[in-house]
Amino acid sequence: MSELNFPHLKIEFHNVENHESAKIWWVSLSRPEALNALSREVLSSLAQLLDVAEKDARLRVLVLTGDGEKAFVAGADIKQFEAMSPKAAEEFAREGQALFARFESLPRPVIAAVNGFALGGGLELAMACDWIIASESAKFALPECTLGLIPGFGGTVRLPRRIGTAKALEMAMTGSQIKADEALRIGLVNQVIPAAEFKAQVLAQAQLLSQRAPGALSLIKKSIHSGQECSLREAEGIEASLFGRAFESPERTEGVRAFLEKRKPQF
Ligand code: CO8
Repeated sequence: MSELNFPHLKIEFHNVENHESAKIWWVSLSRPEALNALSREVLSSLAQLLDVAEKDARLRVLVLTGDGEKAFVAGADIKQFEAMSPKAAEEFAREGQALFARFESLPRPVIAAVNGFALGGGLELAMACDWIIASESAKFALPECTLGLIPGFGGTVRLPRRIGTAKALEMAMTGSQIKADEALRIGLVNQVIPAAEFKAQVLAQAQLLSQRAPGALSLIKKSIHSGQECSLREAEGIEASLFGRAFESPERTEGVRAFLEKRKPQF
């Protein structure tokens, strides 16, 4: 798997415990000169990464993080805004949104391991992931209003769904940074980990997810995301139909049999 090589991405593959071929992908966005800001080239590399990830049955968990100590991602690349027309900006926003939606619909868990600044497009990328695990040094903001802009990669859409309208309006309209403990308190992140233990603990979390039935995790993602886009009754209908799909899977046979035989399931 060492053949995966995309500009501005550093990719490590970690073996999954008790599983011969399954892998955790640890992907670091790397543009140290710009605090890992999302240039067009970075977005193109992420798209190519997803092209492979979407087809690779060995992938169990994808972790996205920022290279270096200082930033996860400091936003979209502001330097590339200078020469952008309003039409091109709208198209860029649509492209970014479509790309981030692919992380949301990837049939595998995606963890954003936020190890520093997650600003603007960086926070928007993190929110398109299933889990956000923050290091104690993480800082979050939607600072677009300080640039005369608004979030364009899904920030005004996903933030209120995660933390509620009041806090989302506050973050987007002040542009102020919040620290990891505050992000945990308002439900923006799942967990906060001391910097020294960050990678080990994120990997431990990824190992745990890798032991769960991958098909079931994929259906859970689908049920939760689809359910938020429709009425309660419709959402229940989607859940019931996906429950039926889970029931016909070999994973269900193995999971139930393992319980009855008092052993760990092998998915
Ligand atoms: N884009 C481009 N370069 C950046 C960015 C960025 N977002 N952030 C930092 N850099 C560069 C700096 O310009 C600097 O480069 P240089 O040394 O060449 O001047 C280098 O990274 C280091 O940065 P600083 O010297 O500023 O480091 P500090 O520690 O002093 O400050 C901060 C760190 C607070 C993170 C500061 O760099 C900052 O405020 N960055 C900008 C954060 C921001 O506003 N992000 C939001 C961008 S807008 C956005 O994300 C919109 C998304 C939707 C787009 C829709 C499509 C159009």
